[in-house]
Amino acid sequence: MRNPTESATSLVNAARRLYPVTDDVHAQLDALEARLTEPLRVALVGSVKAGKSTLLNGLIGERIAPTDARECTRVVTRYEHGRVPRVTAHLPHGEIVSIPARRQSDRLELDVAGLRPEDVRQIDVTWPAEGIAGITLIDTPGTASVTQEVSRCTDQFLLPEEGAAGADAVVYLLRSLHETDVRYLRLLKERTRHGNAAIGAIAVLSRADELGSARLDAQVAINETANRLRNSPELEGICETVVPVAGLLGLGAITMKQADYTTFVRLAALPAAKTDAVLLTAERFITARSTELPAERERNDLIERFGLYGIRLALAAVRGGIEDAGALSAELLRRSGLDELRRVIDVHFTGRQAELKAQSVVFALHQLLRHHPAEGTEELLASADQHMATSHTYAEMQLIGRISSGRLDLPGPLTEELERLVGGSGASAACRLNRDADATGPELKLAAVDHLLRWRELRENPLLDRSTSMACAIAEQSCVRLIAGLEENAEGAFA
Ligand SMILES: Nc1nc2c(ncn2[C@@H]2O[C@H](COP(=O)(O)OP(=O)(O)O)[C@@H](O)[C@H]2O)c(=O)[nH]1
Ligand SMILES: [Mg+2]
Repeated sequence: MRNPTESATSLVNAARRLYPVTDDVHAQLDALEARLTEPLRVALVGSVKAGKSTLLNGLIGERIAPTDARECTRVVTRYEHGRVPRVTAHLPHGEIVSIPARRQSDRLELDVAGLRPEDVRQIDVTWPAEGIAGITLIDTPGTASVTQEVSRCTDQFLLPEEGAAGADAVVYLLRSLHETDVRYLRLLKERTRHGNAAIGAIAVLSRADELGSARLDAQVAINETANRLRNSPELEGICETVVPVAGLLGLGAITMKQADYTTFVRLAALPAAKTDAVLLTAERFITARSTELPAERERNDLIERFGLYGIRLALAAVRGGIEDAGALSAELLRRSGLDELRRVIDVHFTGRQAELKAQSVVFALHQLLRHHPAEGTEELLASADQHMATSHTYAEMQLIGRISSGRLDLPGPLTEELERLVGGSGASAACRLNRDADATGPELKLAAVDHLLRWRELRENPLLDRSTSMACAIAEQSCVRLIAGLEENAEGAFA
């Protein structure tokens, strides 16, 4: 069993041998190979106003992506890590132009004057933010857009007729389960699927703070909705898991300043009956006439940055004894679900990035071979198919999603073991087998065999329901692959 990067590289090399050296195809093949060593590309997708740009800023940790329907929110924009800030626009005929970028207070303003959004194919932003070190995030204009033109940008980017898909994995934002969301996720899965493999896809229940009417106990409603989505038959098989996130609150928490904390303390010192009354709606909070409240502009700013729910949570936290800005920021961040989303992205995407990138490359290679038939392309297409069909990670990721929604009928300790074994705590062999990072190959192999026997025995229990028995089969397969990988490493050591 070869690792996915090596296997994709050898397919690209085999393709090189099919075309004369002067053929244009070689430039495309070079680009495909290069992609295997570039950072993983994750796109944020969903309908307009789903909260994509706000969430992207939350993940980056700064307000860089423009939010609301301003002009450049209509163009696919890629945010990648780099020491020197730089913004470039890709024009339709392959031309690339630099765009001046200015920092305005705490946000980035792109000066796209002179360029019409319909003339820009893509914008690339290089920015020195920690949140994108090692992962490239892509903001998209919206799937079920009011204008067909705008959704077409996203479609062409993610599901191009030719060339590599723009992203290796997708975070799909939805606010409730809408038919258009299901249709899009299904399309994504069908178009990119070969064998068992597909683009990585997790769903975010976005703007979660708006679900429970911004009441302090909203978390209950949020969790209920997220669980309902995780268990919904419509999403089965088309996304790996569902995470509720209040992106605005998360971003507000990360960018919170001492002055915000002081304002919250001032508000919290007022009688609760009074703040409850003005905090009934955002409108009322902003327009209430009272000398005890901060200036109207300041209140408007708080609503824009934390939302009604965020302000209520902050007041409750301060009244409950939180004593400094750092602690308040941490509490709001926890409540936002943003950290949990980061963890899920780590496990589902970053942890298996080699595989996801290889899948993108092999998928693009598939299209390229079909568009440029030559002697030998048929055989190579068959090997590419075989490569994709051997992918087991997607099954593992779906299982992790099922475990987190409590859909397996296994005792707690076994569920924990299963989650770890299929990569839920990290992709390394030691992590999967719950051994120290410095465990030796033979130790790991013994542990893997031990696990294999246990999960095989469990699967053979005739009383198991179908879904649990399938879970055991996936665990078994994970053990088989672990053992094969460990044996291959051992051979490598003697080679
Ligand atoms: N209450 C609340 N509002 C949000 C949240 N995320 C985004 N918004 C607001 O929803 C609007 C659209 O957000 P934006 O990020 O531009 O959505 P996009 O079109 O999907 O990129 C903006 O006014 C945001 O302030 C959230 O988590 N909670
Ligand atoms: Mg946007």
